[in-house]
Amino acid sequence: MDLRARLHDGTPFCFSWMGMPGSQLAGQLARTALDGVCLDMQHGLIGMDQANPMVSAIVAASKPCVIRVLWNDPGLIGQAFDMGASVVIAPMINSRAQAEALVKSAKYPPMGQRSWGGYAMVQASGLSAADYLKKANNNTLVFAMIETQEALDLVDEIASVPGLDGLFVGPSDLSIALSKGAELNRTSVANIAAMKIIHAAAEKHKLVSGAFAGSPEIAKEYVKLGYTFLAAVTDNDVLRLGVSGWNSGFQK
Ligand code: 3PY
Ligand code: MG
Repeated sequence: MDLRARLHDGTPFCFSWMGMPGSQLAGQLARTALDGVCLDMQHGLIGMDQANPMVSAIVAASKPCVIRVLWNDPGLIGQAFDMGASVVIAPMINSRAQAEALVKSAKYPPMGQRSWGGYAMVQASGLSAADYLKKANNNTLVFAMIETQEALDLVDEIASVPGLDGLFVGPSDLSIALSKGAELNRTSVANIAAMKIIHAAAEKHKLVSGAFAGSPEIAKEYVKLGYTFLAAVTDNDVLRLGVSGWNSGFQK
């Protein structure tokens, strides 16, 4: 699959969001109708040793693996792509300089300074090492998270950074920031207004608009705003809601 073309075709790309370790779980989620699986290595409980077999399980199911890294750090970003992730999302990008650093970590020269090494990514791509190098800057995508007032104020500058592929809204942090700590509401009036501005900046610079939705209902709301790259369900909710309403008749 040409993931870049798929993400620019204008139709929603909905993926699951995992915070729990487990390659069986990752493989199961990769084999659903959803378009991909994201490992959350910022707030999730997935360590590097646990992520590696999860990425393999997702790739084995022929689905793209997305990783939200712990921070905008060259080592973490390189490691995520080297494991075989096709998309990296970096949290809390608050300035043009931070977005430039993100691209530098994610792309090989001449676009950036990603360091070569490992072979899991070559294996996952099904290409030779030489072809992987030729195609990597096109085949791997990097998203900057917009989730603060600062980032919102500078969103046009951030979106204009060459080599950046998309913006990804963190609506929880954004709502906390916009309400000055008063509320956690992914669909607050202020959030929706901010998300319209963020989408417009992405569109202007031909970037993909993404967001953490966390539920199919919220994903549908964001699709109406023009967002197409959406974390639509979480592993936690799949478990929690999967048994909600279940009653064997033996319970009090
Ligand atoms: C946010 O909503 O702030 C995120 O980072 C997504 O979990
Ligand atoms: Mg966040």
